[in-house]
Amino acid sequence: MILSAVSNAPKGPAAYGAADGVLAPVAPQGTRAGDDDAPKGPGGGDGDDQVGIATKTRTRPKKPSMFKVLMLNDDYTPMEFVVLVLKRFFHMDLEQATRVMLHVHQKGVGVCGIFPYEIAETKVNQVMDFAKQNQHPLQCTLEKA
Ligand code: TYC
Repeated sequence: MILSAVSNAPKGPAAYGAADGVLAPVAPQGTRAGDDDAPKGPGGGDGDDQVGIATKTRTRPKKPSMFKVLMLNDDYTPMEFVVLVLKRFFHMDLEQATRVMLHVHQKGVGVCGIFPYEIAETKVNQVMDFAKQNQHPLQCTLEKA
């Protein structure tokens, strides 16, 4: 699935999955910790009948999901401009950039690189902004790797 850079791209940490790194506290059945509105047991006390709160913390942080940055072909953006983009934002040399540009030109789509979500999103925005500034219709999107 291709996620549009403009409208459908996953936003922020949700892309990593919920509760990344730390698992949410598990409340004992029926009674939430520190819940003053919870019904009181016999005697009305707010006392020692609390069951402990189980928490689990990861020792190793989860590695972030990776996203492909895809470049799309169009009929108007000059080949030289695409090569410049690949050199400037993806640190390719002339030969590599030319190869990727020709691949996109011939096949319609190509991978510029694979990055953690926030870096991939930044690259897409940089490419789209740069293309717009130069009045080219070049499109760049994200796809989960
Ligand atoms: N198809 C374009 C042309 O013929 C070149 C091009 C290549 C445009 C790659 C976009 O992502 C692209 N001028």
